[in-house]
Amino acid sequence: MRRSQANILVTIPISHFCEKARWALERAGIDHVERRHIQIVHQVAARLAGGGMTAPVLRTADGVFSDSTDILRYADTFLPEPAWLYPADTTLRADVVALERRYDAVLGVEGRRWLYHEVFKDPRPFMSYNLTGVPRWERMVFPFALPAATVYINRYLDIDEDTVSRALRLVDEELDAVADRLADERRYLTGERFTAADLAFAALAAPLIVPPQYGTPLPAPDDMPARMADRVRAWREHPAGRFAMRLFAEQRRTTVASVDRSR
Ligand SMILES: N[C@@H](CCC(=O)N[C@@H](CS)C(=O)NCC(=O)O)C(=O)O
Repeated sequence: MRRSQANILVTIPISHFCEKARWALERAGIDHVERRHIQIVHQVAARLAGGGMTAPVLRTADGVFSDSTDILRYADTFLPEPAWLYPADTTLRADVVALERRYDAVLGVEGRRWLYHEVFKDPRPFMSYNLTGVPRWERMVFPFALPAATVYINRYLDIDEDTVSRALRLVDEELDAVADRLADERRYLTGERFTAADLAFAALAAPLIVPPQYGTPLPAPDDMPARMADRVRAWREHPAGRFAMRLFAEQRRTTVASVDRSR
């Protein structure tokens, strides 16, 4: 990996949008320091890094990238075309861009709604996972701040029984649509090549399938309350869930040979 202390990635460690960025940076061999924060504190950290209110934010010598998609595009500039997440072919690229946008807007948002709703019922089994790698003062403050943070996050992300049952329906529709796409036995969502669509789909499906290769430890289904574990096991068995698990197993730790950008 290239050594460059200039690259700072601000994250909420368990966030799937942050996982999406982390995966792309690691795949492209872009060395970076990850600055992990708990929810709400991340808004301050993101602003201080030059971004907006959301994580991830990547600060580099080339500029600040405050959206996961922009981080994937930046990662591509370090790679030769055959490995680009956004292929040069314009038709293929348009398909990839549309799919990624859809997973960001639907799967990423709705899966997170379900996850927070479940976790807030009893946060204790999840607390340590949320705190991996965050500063010590944030770990100490978190248990006391959690009740107020729960109210804030429920409002901010519009989480209640109605929005969550709708979220579950939308998530299942997305998974079925992916299964339909894969029905012709193609290896990846747009054909025979791994792209941003695959990376985004797998990363944003992570709250549903909790893959062991995720960039920060997550609980195994056996360590979750039964109601959550049952859903996770069912999603893992869905053809789209199996596909996301396969992408994590095959692609998550792969670093692609990069180009020399100094020339
Ligand atoms: N479009 C953004 C979405 C990022 C996003 O929603 N990040 C979440 C973490 S999963 C976040 O920061 N949520 C808290 C907030 O919006 O304050 C991206 O792709 O980077």
